[in-house]
Amino acid sequence: PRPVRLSEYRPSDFLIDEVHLDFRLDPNATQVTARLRMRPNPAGDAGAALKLDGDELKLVSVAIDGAKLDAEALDVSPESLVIANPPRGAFELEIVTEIDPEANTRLMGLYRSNRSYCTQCEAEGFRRITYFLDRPDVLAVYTTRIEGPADECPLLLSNGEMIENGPAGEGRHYAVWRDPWPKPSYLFALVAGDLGVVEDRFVTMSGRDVALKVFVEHGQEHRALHAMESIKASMKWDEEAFGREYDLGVFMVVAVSHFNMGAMENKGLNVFNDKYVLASPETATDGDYANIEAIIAHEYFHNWTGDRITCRDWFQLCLKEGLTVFRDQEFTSDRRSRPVKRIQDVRNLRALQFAEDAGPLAHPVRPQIYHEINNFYTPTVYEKGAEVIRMLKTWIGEDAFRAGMDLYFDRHDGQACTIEQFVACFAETSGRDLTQWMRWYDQAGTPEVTVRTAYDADAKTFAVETQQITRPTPGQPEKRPVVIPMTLGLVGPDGADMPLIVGGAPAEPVFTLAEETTRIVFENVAERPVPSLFRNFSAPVKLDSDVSDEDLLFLAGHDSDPFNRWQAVQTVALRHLVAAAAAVREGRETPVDPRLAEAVGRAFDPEERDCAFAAQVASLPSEGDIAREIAQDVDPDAIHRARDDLKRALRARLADALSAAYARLAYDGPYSPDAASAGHRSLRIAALDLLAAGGDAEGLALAMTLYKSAENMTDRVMSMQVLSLHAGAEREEALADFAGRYGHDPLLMDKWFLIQASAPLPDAVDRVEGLMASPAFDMRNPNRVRSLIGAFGSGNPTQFNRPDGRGYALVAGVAAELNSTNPQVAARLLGAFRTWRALEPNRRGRAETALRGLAGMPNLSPDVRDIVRRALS
Ligand code: B3K
Ligand code: ZN
Repeated sequence: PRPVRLSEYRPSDFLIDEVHLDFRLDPNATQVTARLRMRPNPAGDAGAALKLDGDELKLVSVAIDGAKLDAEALDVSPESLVIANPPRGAFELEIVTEIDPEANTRLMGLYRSNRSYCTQCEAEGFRRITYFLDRPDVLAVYTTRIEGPADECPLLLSNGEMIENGPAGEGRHYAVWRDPWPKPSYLFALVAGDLGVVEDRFVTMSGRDVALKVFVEHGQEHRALHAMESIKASMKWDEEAFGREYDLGVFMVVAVSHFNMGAMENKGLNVFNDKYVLASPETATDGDYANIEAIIAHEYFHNWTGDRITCRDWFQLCLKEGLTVFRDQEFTSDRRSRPVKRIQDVRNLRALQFAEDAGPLAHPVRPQIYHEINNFYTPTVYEKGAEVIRMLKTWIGEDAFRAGMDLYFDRHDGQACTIEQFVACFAETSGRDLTQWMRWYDQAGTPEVTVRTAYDADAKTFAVETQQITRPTPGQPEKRPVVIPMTLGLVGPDGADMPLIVGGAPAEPVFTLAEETTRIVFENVAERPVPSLFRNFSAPVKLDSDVSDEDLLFLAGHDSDPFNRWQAVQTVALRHLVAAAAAVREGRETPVDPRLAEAVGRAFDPEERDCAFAAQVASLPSEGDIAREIAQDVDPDAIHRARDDLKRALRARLADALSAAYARLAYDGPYSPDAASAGHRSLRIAALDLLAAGGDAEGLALAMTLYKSAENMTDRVMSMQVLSLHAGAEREEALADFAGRYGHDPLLMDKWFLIQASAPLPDAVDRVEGLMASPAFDMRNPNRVRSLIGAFGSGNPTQFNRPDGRGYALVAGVAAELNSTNPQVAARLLGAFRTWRALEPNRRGRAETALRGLAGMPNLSPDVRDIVRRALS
């Protein structure tokens, strides 16, 4: 199949102003009648044929302005419907199709989950419901009539507001929904079934009353309260932070068990993976509570950034996704700890996006070509897309940024836009030329910035020299410099920020690195400063600086920027771990700098007030972080060993402080998932994790006690996780107990799957294979697959990368199995291979064999074929 290119974008030859849909629900033969008010697009080709998209569709009939078309007038296949000579003016096209929701295992279009009907249309699922101009720049007003059995589907939902309902005979009933806001087909949704509901209301800033409803399976209503609170908080925040008000009389969220991703922002009717709705103190961890809040917010914020203003084409995906991730990050920062949120986001960015950028799947925030759009819902489009917006705000300043957002909403409401149109708003409000800025959207790869500094005691100057390079990525051999905002501070010997004087005048702390090299000379610098570079991670770059470990550890204790206090410890630890991993391979040992242990130990100091922040300081760089730093000839076992050795050394040095902290941080009282309580728990678990380093018997005993006495799911899961890292009786006892307690709850069993799949023990492959055969596992449910196979592939570096290749074979085998039933999930699993080229030769060879095996399979889905082809290119 031909790739799609941004350069080949053309406006649609036809427009659809109104859509009337009529669904007659039936598990295996749902009839869909679509009546479309169409007209030629003045911006399109006059006289062009009308070509509608389809996907596995069965056509029943077609009529234009009431007259049935015969077969000769049509060119029809399951994938398209072409009408050679449509009317030249406005006309009504009526199409009847028949679909089989029960057989829809791909979970795109209309499908069934636990007896309910639901839809997923982004990106190209609507064409699995009816033939359509299934592209985001065709905006129409939708009216949807749903008819179904009253007993099995008391609930009939779609976008907008319900305008009519009633009986339809023979035990059936119907409802009609109308959404007044023009939207593209990917935002269409339908849900029908028998669900419980939690209801509330919200009064908007202009005083309009909005009914709020969260639908979940009967008996789960008590687990929907946190989601409901999160909706209200999101609505309020978007009014305060961006002046955005909700625009319908009802806002609905539905939780379903079978869902290919997290959630979907359909207008007025968000459909969610139940994992990101359901929470109660007995069943959810602190992390679950935080995720639900963030994802509810994300989907709600799409109402303006995505729904009211949408994307012209799928290349512009980051227009809505990068921006909406930025908005949900800001929401969380305002509600919880801003520095801790920043640290978590940067950890995540590095783990996922930097890894993507460094391997064969690298692509720009706005790709220029794709074979399968589903494979571009990536950390690059989402998370790097958000970083580019955050960086823009840092660079042009808060006021110009907010004014640019206001202008964007004002100017483009109701439109399908491009990144150029978005960026133009900020060029206008800031008065800056943003031509070079566009490289952030079009150039793939993580820029690497080298910083060299020099203090001249006689001249009292401090020079900072920078150099930026971006390495070649697939399809982009040549790179050009990007505009990098570097927020910088000079920290004096007393720990205070020194004034920044450049060219005889006070300077702002945000410096622009737009050329390959730059040189900034600070004047009147009375004493040698320690530079604090890229404060708050002001740009998504990889930094290599000449700041010594000693100076970094000084920053760790003194920097006014909390992000860099955390980063300083990470950098020192990472330098050690890279050296230690090399030493392991040579059979040498690398002593741990006592000052590093001391810096980590400060996290457990009784004086430390911010537990969540301290917990971040105490968690070492991940094995993935170390592998990325090493970059080539990677040996995952050596990395694991080096990290484990460091944990043991920290345990040995800090044992007393750790035990004291673990005891001091004990607590009782009712569970609350708020950020402070969660931070407290995370610091206590960080102490426990170090106490159990190397399988220390006392540490394991503490973990076992916590597991047994846990009064909330966070302590229970986290203690089980600590136990699971160390082979032995405790581990097996906890795992068996957990399965006994929660075997009936699929979302809790997902945690149990995930912990076993990610344990770095030699039996992991056997265990995962055994668990795949267990009754709690279900290959048709994406949550189960991700918890077991996904976690193994992406969260278990030593066992996925076993030198004998069994880890690769396992993941490739499951992807092959899912290739025909759910290609999207299959392709996602293969993301585990995105770093294969960086491995040492033996593993690299075995990973390649697994990928080549897949490539040679007959009937590869476009999703899997695309990933395999790019991974091998
Ligand atoms: N927009 C959806 C993602 C759709 C993915 C389609 N393969 C959820 C989100 O980002 O909010
Ligand atoms: Zn989104």
